[in-house]
Amino acid sequence: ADLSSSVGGIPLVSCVYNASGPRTGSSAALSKIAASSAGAILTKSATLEAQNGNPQPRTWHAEDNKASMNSEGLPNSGIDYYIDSTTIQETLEACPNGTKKPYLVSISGKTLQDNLEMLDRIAKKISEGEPIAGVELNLACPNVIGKPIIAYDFDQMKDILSTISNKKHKFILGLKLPPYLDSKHLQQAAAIINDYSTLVSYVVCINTIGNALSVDEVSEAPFISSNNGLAGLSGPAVKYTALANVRQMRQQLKSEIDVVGVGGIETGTDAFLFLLCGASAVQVGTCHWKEGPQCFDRICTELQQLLNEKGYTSVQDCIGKLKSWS
Ligand code: RRO
Repeated sequence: ADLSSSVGGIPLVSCVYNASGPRTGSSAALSKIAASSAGAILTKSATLEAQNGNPQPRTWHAEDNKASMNSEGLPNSGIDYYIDSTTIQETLEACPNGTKKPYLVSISGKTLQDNLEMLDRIAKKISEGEPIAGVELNLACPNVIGKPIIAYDFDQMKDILSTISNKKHKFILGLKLPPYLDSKHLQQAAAIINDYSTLVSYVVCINTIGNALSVDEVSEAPFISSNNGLAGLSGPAVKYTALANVRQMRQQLKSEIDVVGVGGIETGTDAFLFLLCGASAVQVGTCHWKEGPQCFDRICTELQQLLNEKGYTSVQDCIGKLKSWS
C-alpha cells in the first residue's frame, strides 16, 4: 500500500513522522529521523534565544510504559540554530539515497513579539533559499511556569492569529493544539481557526495533556521536580483523547485545513485509527523518545502490512473513513 500523503500541501513520502519534543533538539538527532522511514523532520520547539529548560528530574515513565510525563520547559538551541543552513544541510544530507524530506520548524515563543520575530527570521531564510517546508506554531506548551496554555485562552489565540495574518508571510503554517476535553471548547477553537483558513494550512492534535502529576510512593514526593511536579502527560494513556480531538477537529474544520494526529501512537494499528478519524498524517512523540528513530521504520512496516491485509491500496483511501453506527 502507498503510505504517501500530504499536510497543508506539503507532500510526504510517508504519512508517519516525528512529533516535536523528544530527540529533536540537535542536527545529530534530526539526522537520525531523516535517515529513517519518517516522512518529514520536525524540530524541537524553538524560542528566540537558546535555553536550558527546567531543572532535573523533569521526565518520568510509568513502569508499565503506558504513560509518560515531561516538564522539560522548552530546552532548545534557539531559533537561529534550527533555521541555520548548516543544521538544515546536515539533517537533510542524512535522507536516504539523495532524497530530500520536508524540514519543518516548530516555534514556541514566550511572547507574541518573540513569535513574530521568529516568523520573520524564518521568512527571511526561506526567501534566501533555505529548504524550510513549513512552520508548526506551538500554542499548547503546558510547561512554562506561570504561562497558561495559549490555545485555552481564545482571546489570546485570536490576537495571535490576527497579528500573524497581517504579516502576509508566504510559508505553510500549522498550529500545534492542546487537547480539548469539552466539545464546546473544541468547537470554539475550530471556529477561530476557520476564520483564519487562509493563514492556517493544518492543525496538529494533540500536545500533551497539561498539568498531570505522578507521585513516588517511596519518597512521597512528585517524581518530577519542577512546577510542583506538574507535567505534560503523554504516551498510550492519551491516545483516546487524541483520537477524539482529531475526529472532532476533522468534523469542525474547513476541508482545506488538514489535521495531523499525535498522541500515544506506538504501532501501525494506532496510526491507522488516527487516519480513520481524519488525520492526513501522524506524529510519534513518546514512542520515539523510548524506542529511538527505528520506531518510524517499524510503524511504517506495520501500517503497510495492516493496509495490505485490509485491502486498502493507499493511506488516502482510509483518511476520515471512520464508520458510524447510525
Ligand atoms: O518543552 C516542554 O516542556 C514541552 C513543550 Br514546549 C510542549 O509543547 N509540550 C510538552 O509536553 N513539553
